[in-house]
Amino acid sequence: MRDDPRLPSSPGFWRSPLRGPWFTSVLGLVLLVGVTVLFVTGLVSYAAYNPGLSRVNDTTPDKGLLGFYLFAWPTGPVWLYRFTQGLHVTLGITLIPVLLAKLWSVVPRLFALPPARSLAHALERVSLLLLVGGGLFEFTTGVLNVQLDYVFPGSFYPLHFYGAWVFFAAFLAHAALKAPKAVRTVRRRMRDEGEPCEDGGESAGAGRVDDGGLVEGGLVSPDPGPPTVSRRGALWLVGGGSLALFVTTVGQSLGGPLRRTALLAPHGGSDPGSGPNAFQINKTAAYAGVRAKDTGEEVWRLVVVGPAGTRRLSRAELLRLPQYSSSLPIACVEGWSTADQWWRGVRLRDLAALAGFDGEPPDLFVESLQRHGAFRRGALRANQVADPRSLLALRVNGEDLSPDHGYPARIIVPAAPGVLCTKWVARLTFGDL
Ligand SMILES: Nc1nc2c(c(=O)[nH]1)N[C@H]1C(S)=C(S)[C@@H](COP(=O)(O)O)O[C@H]1N2
Ligand SMILES: [Mo]
Repeated sequence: MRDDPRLPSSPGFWRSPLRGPWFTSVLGLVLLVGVTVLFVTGLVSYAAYNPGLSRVNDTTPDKGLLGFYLFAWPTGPVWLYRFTQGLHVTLGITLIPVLLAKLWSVVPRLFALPPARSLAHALERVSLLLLVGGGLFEFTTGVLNVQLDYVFPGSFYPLHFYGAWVFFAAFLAHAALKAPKAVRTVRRRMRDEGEPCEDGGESAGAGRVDDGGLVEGGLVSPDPGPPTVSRRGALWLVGGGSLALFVTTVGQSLGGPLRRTALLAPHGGSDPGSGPNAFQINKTAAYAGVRAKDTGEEVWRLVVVGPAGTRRLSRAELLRLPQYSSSLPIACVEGWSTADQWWRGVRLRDLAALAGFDGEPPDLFVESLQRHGAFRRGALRANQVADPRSLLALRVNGEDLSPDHGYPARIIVPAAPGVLCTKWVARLTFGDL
C-alpha cells in the first residue's frame, strides 16, 4: 500500500518538486520567530484584562495554573496595549500564508504509514497532531474573532488561551527537535548558493535515515513532476501574500489617512463620520440598546458606591468637580486602535476619594446602562484607578461625548485594553470586588 502512488500514504503520490528541506526550513524558521512573538503578545494581552481581578473580567476555569505569570498591567507607556495587541493581530494575519505554505510543504508526512513504528515515533506524531491542530485552531479562532465581531461571546478568551498553551507546548517540542537542522539546511544553502532547486545528495525519499536515526517520511518527491515555479519563486509568492495581508491590515492600528488602507480589518478602517467625535466606534449606542431617554440630564445619575455610602451625581454636578485632560488612545483586542484622543472629565482617584478612599485608591467595579452584552461591566485595578490620567470622561476633543462614544460618561484608562474603557457608565463601586 505504501508504494501505490494513487494513495496519499505513498511518497510517489506527492509530486511537487518544490517540497524539500530547504523550503520547509526557511518557512519553519520564520514561524519560529513569528509564533514566539504571537505567544508572548497573546499572554501579555490576557494579563492586560486583569483576569485575576474579578469574574466579570474573566471566567476562564482553572486558569490558576496557566495564569502563573499574571501581573498588574501597568498604565504606561499609554500606547502599550495599542502596540502589543496591534502587533499580535497584524503579525498573526501576516503569518497566515507562511503557516499554510509550511503545512503544505510537510503534508506528505501527515499521511505517512505505518502510523507509528515505535513509541518515540508515536509520540512524535501525536505532538505533530497537536502542533498542526493547535496552530490551525489558534489562527482560525483569532481571525474569526476579529472578522465576525465576537462570534464566541464570552468564550473566546478561554478557547484561544488554552489553545495557545497546547499549540505552544507542541511548537516548542517541535522547534527543539527541528530548529538546529533547519538552521544547518538554510546555512548550507546560503554557503553553496545557487538556485536551491535540486536537493542532490541530500535527497530524502522514503525510507531515508536522517540524523536522529529515525526513518524520515521524506519531503522530497521520489518522482517529481515538472516544476512550474522555482523554490525561491514560491517563497516570493508566500512573502508577497504576507505583504499583501500586512498592508491591508496594519492601517487599523494607525491614525490619519493611512487608516483607509485597512481593507481587511472590519472595524479598523470604516469611516466614523466627521467632527471631534469622528474616531473609531466599535459598538453604537443603538447596538448596545442604550436609548436617549436613559441618558438625558433629568434622568441619568452616576451612582458612586464606597465606604462613605452611596452618592448620586448628575452630569452637571460631575462637571463642577475638578476637570482634567488626558491624551489617550483606545486599543481593542481585535487589533484596531485610535490615535490619541483628548479626553476631559473627572479623575477616577478623585471619585475614589468621594467614595471614602482618601489614601491609596482601591480596585473599581464599573457598570454601564447597558442591560445585555459581555462588556457592559468591567473591573479596574487599584494602580489603574490611582493613575492621574485615568478619567471618567465627559468630553472628548473639546465636545461632549457623542452617544456612540459613551455619553453621558465613559471610562478611559492609559495602556488598558478598550474593553475596560466602559461606555455609558451608570455605577462605580470602589473597594472589595
Ligand atoms: N458599555 C459598553 N462599553 C464598552 C463596550 C461595550 O460593548 N459596552 N465595548 C468595549 C470595547 S470591546 C471597546 S474596544 C471599546 C471601543 O470603544 P469605541 O466603540 O468608543 O471606539 O469600548 C468598550 N466599552
Ligand atoms: Mo474591544
